[in-house]
Amino acid sequence: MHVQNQPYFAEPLHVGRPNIGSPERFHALIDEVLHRRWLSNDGPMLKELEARVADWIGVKHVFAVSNGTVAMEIAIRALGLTGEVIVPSWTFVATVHALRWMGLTPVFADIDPETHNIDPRDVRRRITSRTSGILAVHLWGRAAPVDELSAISEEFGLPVLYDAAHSFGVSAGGRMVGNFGRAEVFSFHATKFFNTLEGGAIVTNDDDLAARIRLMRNFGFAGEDSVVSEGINGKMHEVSAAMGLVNFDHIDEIITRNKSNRDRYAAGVESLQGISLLPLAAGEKSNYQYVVLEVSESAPVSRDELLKALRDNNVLARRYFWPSVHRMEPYRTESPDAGRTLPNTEAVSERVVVLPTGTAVDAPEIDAIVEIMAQALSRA
Ligand code: T4K
Repeated sequence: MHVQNQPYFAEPLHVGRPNIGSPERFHALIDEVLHRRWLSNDGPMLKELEARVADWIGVKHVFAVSNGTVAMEIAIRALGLTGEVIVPSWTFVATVHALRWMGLTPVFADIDPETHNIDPRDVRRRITSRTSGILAVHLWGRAAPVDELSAISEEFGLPVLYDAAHSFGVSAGGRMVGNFGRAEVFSFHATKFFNTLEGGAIVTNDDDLAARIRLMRNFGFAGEDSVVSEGINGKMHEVSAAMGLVNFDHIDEIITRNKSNRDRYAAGVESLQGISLLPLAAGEKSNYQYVVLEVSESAPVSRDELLKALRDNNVLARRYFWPSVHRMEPYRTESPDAGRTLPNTEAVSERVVVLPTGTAVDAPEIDAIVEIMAQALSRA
């Protein structure tokens, strides 16, 4: 029973609470790994995971790696990107940091406020003689405008790399994400709907690129004593791969649960003035991983007031991705006026709240979260 003046929830409700398929099965697989004494470096669990991912999204090459950021860094290097790369500022900082870490100059493009994805018209405006590629993000589990970006890619000869960290299991035009651009990278971080504890993958249908990625993930080794390229340690170990296999067995259940959570939130917020859920792409597959709420100017409370009401009740909703990357260091100091040419990014970043979902959140909790928001609105 809720005691007045106490948070509604005694324990915090987090965004990004991990989904864990079956702890018992995971323990059994860890035992297998330990008994086999094969802990990393192309082990059997990793191979099985890569095969399942390839089969699930219908892509030719899958390289499971230690995390999504390293996945991007390897893909950036394997694509040979140099100079400037066009990227949205409305994303998790890792997207942009990966470019910068590889010595490249991120050039921010604005987004479409209806989808939160990169705006291809603005991408065109940002192309210069120094541009070597486009790093687009399928944000929130909604595919970026792949057809328009593909047209730009062909017209200007620029490779497109997709940060698909949010979009494992998502489709665009009926095709699974993982099959667009020259390569795509996934994150399988603990907070993603499908996790390998930490982890990620680079996927591509390009054989030559795949050969370079394979080498680069493992220090450039082509054989026991033969190093034929530069490389890094990007390998996923067997315990992470085991977690992936366990979660794969439950992936449909997790998506179904995410969908029913989202549907419940959608029905609940329908009557709340000025508050809505970011729409999904009609007719496409989604993982329903993020419940993205937008608080418009017509709402009786501001985004931050709503967030405070939630947090006062132990609902640890997030302002992802506030502040936008161009307002974070080192980008802010380097280009203090970048926001002037990113009006949609600036506006969207002021109105978003991401709500808890996943298998750790149930229907009565969602009803209570909606009620907390309704009360915050009615008090205003
Ligand atoms: N591109 C995009 C578009 C991304 O969103 C990400 C990662 C990447 C690239 C890079 O992929 P990775 O290199 O990470 O594989 C979290 C995640 O650490 C990050 O992976 C994710 N995006 C981002 C959206 O969220 P933070 O800084 O918000 O993490 P933190 O520690 O605040 O945790 C988030 C929430 O999850 C908290 O409420 C606590 C909860 N949580 C977290 C963990 C790790 C749990 O309940 N249990 C846990 O085990 O970045």
